[in-house]
Amino acid sequence: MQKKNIFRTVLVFALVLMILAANAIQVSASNPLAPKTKTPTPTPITPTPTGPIPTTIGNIIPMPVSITSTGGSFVLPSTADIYVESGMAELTAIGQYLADKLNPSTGYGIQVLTTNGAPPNGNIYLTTVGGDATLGDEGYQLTVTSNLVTVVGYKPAGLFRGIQTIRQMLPAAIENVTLQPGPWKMATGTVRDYPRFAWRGSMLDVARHFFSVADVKRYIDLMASYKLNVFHFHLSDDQGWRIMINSWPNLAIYGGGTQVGGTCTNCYYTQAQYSDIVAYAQSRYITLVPEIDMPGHTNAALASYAELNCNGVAPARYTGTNVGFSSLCISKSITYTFVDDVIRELAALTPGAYMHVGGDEASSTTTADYVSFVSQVQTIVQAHNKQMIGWEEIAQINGLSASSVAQHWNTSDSFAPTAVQKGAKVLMSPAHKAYLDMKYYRKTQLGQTWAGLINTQTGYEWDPATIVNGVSGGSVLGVEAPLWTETIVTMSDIEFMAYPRLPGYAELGWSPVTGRNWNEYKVRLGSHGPRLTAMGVNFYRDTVVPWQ
Ligand code: NGO
Repeated sequence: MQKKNIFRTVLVFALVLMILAANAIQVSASNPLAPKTKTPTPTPITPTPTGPIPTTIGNIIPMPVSITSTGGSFVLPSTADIYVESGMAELTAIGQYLADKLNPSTGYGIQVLTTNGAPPNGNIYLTTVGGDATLGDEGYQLTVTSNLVTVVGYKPAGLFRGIQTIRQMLPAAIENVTLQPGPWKMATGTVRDYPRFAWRGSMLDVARHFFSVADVKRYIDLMASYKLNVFHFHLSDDQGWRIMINSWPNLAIYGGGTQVGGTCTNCYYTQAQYSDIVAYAQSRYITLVPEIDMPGHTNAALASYAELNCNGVAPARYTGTNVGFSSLCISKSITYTFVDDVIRELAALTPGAYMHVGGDEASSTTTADYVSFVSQVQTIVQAHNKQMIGWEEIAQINGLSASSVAQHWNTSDSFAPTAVQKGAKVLMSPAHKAYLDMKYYRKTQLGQTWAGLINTQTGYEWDPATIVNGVSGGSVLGVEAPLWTETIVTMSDIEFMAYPRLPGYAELGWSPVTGRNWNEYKVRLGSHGPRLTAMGVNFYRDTVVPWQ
C-alpha cells in the first residue's frame, strides 16, 4: 500500500517535470524576445497558463458567407510585416490599425510597408487590386496559405472588415495588450465574405448617463471588431443635452449639467470632441448618426431656453426616468429656428448621410401637431443635405420621403408597415429582441424589463427580414441594437449589457440567414470568451452559452 503511494507520487512528480519542460521548450521556441531582425517592444511576458487557445477558421463572428478550409496552417513569423499597395494612404492606415492590434501581444514590431505586387512569403498583404465588385464595398476575400495572408477588397472598407477576420483567426491571446507567447498560427483556407444588410448598428444613449470620449471610442472599437458599421449617438433627452451648439450654447452649458440621478459637471462634448469621435468612427469604417430627439424627450432643451416653451417658462431640469412629458412648442416659429440651427451645426460636423430626429413617445403632443412638426423637420433636414431617420412614429407624416428611414422599436404599436406603404425603408430595433438595456434574466442587476427579458439566445433568434408583417425584402435597411442608459452608469456596465449580445446582432446584420441556428452559434460564441477576456471586455457569462 505504502509502496503504491510512493510510486504514485514519483509518477505525478515526473509528469509535472515533463509538463514544465515541454512548456519551457514551447515558450523558448516562440520567445518573442529571441534575437531577430526587428527590436520588439520590451514588455514582460504574461504567460497564458493553458497556452494560446487554438482558433479555427469556423469560429468567425459574424459567420462569413463562404469558407473553404485547406487544412494547413500559417504561422506569423517574428519578421512579418503588413504590405499594402503603394499610393493609397487609406490602405496604409488600415494596415496600421492591424499592426497596432498585433504588435502589443506579439512584440514583433510589425511595420506597414508599400508594394507594387505580392510581397515576400511570411507577411500579410492588403490590396484592392483585383478586388471583386460583386462583393460590394464592404466585401473581401481572405486567402491564407502556409506562406502568405492576403486580403483583397473591392474597396478599402472591405479590407477593414477583412482584417477583423484575420484577428479572429489568430489565437485569442492576440487581443492582449501585453506580450504573449505564440505561436501565432492561422488555419489555411479562403473566406469570401460580404454583408447581408447595409446598416448594422448600435446606439449609445449618452443623455441618461454621460460617457467620456474615451468610453465612446472604446464602444466604437468593440463594434468594429464585429464588423458593425453604424454608430447611432443619442445626444439629447429629457435628462441632458450633450453636444455644444454654438448658436444655442446654454443647451450644453446648462442642459448638459444633469443626468439620471443628479447633477453632472460639463457633461457634454465640445464640437472638437464630437469631430474627433466622428473621425475615430470613420477610421473604423463606421458611420456616425447623431440623434437630437424631438419634439418629445426635450426637457433639457426646454429647461435651457424659456422661449422654447409655449408658456415662455423654463421648467426645472429633470433627473428621473419617466418618458412622454415634454414637448417643444409646435406653434412657435422660434422652435423651427432652433431646429434649423441645431441641425445646421450638426450637419456641418457630420459627414454621414443621416440625421436622426428622434420622434418617439411624443405623448404630450397631439397627433396633428406631431405630424405638422415632423413634416417641417424633414424639410429642414433635407435642406441641410441629409436624410431623415426617426423612431417609427415619424411614419405618420403624410409626405414621408422615400429617402427617410423609420426605426422600428415598439412591438405593440408599430408604424413600420405604414413607413413601407409610403415607400420608406425600415431599420429594425424591436425592443423585445434588440434592446441592449433589457435584462438578460429577471435577476440581472442592470437594465429594464418593460419589453421583456432578452438572454443571449432570445437576442439571436429572430430575423430582421420577417419580424414585422408587411416589412420585408428590400424595405429592411438593416438592424440596430440600442443601448439606453437609464440604469447604465459605467463603461463596465455598458460592456456587461452589450456583450455577448452585440456579436449576435452583428451576425443577424451580416451573415446569410440560411444555415444559421442558435445551437451552432452558441458554440462559436463560446469560443469568443477568451477573446473577449483578452480584450478586457466585462461580458456577461450567460449560462446558455458553452464558454471556453
Ligand atoms: C424607449 C424610449 C426610450 C427609453 C427606452 C428604454 C424609445 C425609442 N424610446 O425606446 O426613451 O430610454 O425605451 O428601453
